[in-house]
Amino acid sequence: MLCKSLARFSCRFTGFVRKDFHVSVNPLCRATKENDNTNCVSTVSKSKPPRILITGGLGQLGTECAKLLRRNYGNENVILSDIIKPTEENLENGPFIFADILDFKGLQKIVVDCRIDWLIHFSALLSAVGEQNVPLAVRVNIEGMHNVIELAKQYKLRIFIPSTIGAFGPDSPRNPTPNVTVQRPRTIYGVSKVHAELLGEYYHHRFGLDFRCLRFPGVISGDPPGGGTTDYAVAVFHEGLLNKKYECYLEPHTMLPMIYIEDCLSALFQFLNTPEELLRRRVYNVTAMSFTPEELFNELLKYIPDLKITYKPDKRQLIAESWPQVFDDSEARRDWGWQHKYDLQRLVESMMRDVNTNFLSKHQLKQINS
Ligand code: AKB
Repeated sequence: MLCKSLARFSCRFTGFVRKDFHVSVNPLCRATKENDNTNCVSTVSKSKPPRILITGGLGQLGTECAKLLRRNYGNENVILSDIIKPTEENLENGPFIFADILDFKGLQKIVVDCRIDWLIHFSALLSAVGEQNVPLAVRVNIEGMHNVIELAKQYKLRIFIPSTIGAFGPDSPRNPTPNVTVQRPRTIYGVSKVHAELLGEYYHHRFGLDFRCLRFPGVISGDPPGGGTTDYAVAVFHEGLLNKKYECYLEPHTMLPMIYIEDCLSALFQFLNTPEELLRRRVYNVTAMSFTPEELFNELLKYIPDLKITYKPDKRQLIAESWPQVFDDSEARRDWGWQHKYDLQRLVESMMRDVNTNFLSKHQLKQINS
């Protein structure tokens, strides 16, 4: 299947019937409180779709992001890449390619051969796992980012690099945390993200690079995240449904900003399609809600009444306590019409459905087979 898929994938895109449209933000749609952002991203123009490379594509955001972009730009125009071996499922909807972000020449070859226009750079070690291997985090999060930003400059790519609530630290105002304020994070993850924000802004002003960056809160998705401080809010669905118990590594009252993956990706999509002239900044806070572990578990108890929660705080508690509690994303709402759809109730309802259908049934099937 892998060989078949790679063989099917031609970087020259010969024989591909390209959808001749491009979804973009309506430039007339200045954000107001009343605006419905679904109207803002519906202008259809007759231009060719961008060809997009996603690095770190097999992490929490990559495959879902690829699905969204492929629906809008055509399957063959969105190339997932990673150094991890893909599953059959990863290869189902479009091209996958090996790409090591530490190999500059290799990246150059992909951009040239595949005629890439946009780069979405997801490769990164998250907050908790970064603290366990700082040299590796420096290589991946800082050296890797140097490579992709230089690449984007050389080939005039639009580049999106996500940042995070982790780009703030104990000196930052935590409730609310505005777009521009003191940062000074205390994790290598946060330090690398502030570095990416500043370097991207610098490359934009110095070289005209089309750098775009959203600071995401904890992202809740059916796919498991890898090594973050906000992971509890995903893990509890998996373990809760499977074992009816969960041991939480954060204190019950630790409030953090969060977003459901569907909102996260629609923010990304909308932001990527916002015309330059509407962007007053290159880096924006986005969020949907803030909650504590206790608030999330209480909502979950409505679906799993026999769920048993215990608390055993570890080092991640310190990280969480240095991060924003409430994220102020009013500038994104004002400049390009950002609006979230999912609050805590809708998020839990949707996660229950997703984890039940996509993970629990597969897990049960595996157990029966073994
Ligand atoms: C983490 O917890 O490290 C990430 C993040 C908030 O950036 N989920």
